[in-house]
Amino acid sequence: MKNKLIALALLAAGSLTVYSCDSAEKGGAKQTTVEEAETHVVNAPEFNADTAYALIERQVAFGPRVPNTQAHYATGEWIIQKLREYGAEVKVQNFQMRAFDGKMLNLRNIVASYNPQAANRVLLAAHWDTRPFADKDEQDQKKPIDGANDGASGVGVLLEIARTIHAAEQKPEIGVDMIFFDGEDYGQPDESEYPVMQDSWCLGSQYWSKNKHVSNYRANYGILLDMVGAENAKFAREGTSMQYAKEIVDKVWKAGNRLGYSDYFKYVNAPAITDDHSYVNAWGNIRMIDIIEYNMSNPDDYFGPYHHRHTDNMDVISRNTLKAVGQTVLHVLYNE
Ligand code: AHN
Ligand code: ZN
Repeated sequence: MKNKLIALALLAAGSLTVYSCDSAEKGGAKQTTVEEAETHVVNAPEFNADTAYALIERQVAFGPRVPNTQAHYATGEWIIQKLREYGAEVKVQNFQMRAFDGKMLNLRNIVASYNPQAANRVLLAAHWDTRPFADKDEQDQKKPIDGANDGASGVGVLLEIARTIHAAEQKPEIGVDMIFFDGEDYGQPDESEYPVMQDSWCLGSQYWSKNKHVSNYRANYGILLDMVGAENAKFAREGTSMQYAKEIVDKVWKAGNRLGYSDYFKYVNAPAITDDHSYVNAWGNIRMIDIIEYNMSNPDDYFGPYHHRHTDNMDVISRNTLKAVGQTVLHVLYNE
């Protein structure tokens, strides 16, 4: 309040001196200072959609990243190695959790930190595992999916943000953490022969929300990226994000629209869904939004037509969508 009054007084004094001519230079300079304080926008470095695309291709080339498989293990090693190459401090959480089908899953959450000493922090997240079956498909329902969009796209955008921050001369002022959650997509299918399991989705974020990678971990807020790579994707104001962190949705959508990505960041409300951000909000006590594709043309199914089907492969991935999301998130980071 006090600061606001001072700013108003300065603004008034600035304009007065400009018009009274006696000290135009001084008055002009003062006015610029006030205007800068109110409208200053930092330009973030360029997000490279070609690199992001290649990082998604690489993940898909490992094969489906299904927990307890060799492809899953190798992809985890690759993510850790990439993050170290991009200058992050990396911590790995190894844990086991039982899935709805009774299997004990060997899971790993991977946490990367930039500027780990900074008190002001933003937390980015994505899941790196993929669904073990294609339960929405007509064919080969028991076979695992590529998960180019559902899984690899969020990881690809985060890794490209990491590479960009590492390469940039100017770094964000805040600290940045990135969590790669495991076991997100091992949720119980709608029609399942097994007894109903509560909280069968998002195993990695459930674990992390109760066991943070550092004790007393705090972040100002978080942004989850899930299915952020499909051509012509629309991102709506998802219900759980709006319930816990409306201001952050507003901030990110404003950034996306300011940068020219109004075809992607839509001012449309969508129903609440369960995703990793649900547990980070409810159990982890950190407000987090979800940037997740919303199939606006078919309200019966929140997600796109390729969702949990074999069509979720590289053919659905678009560099334009990756650019819209990656550049928007980078812009938000550089303007904190
Ligand atoms: C549910 O279907 C309850 N949540 C979906 C979250 C999700 C699945 N994100 C990616 N795959
Ligand atoms: Zn999924």
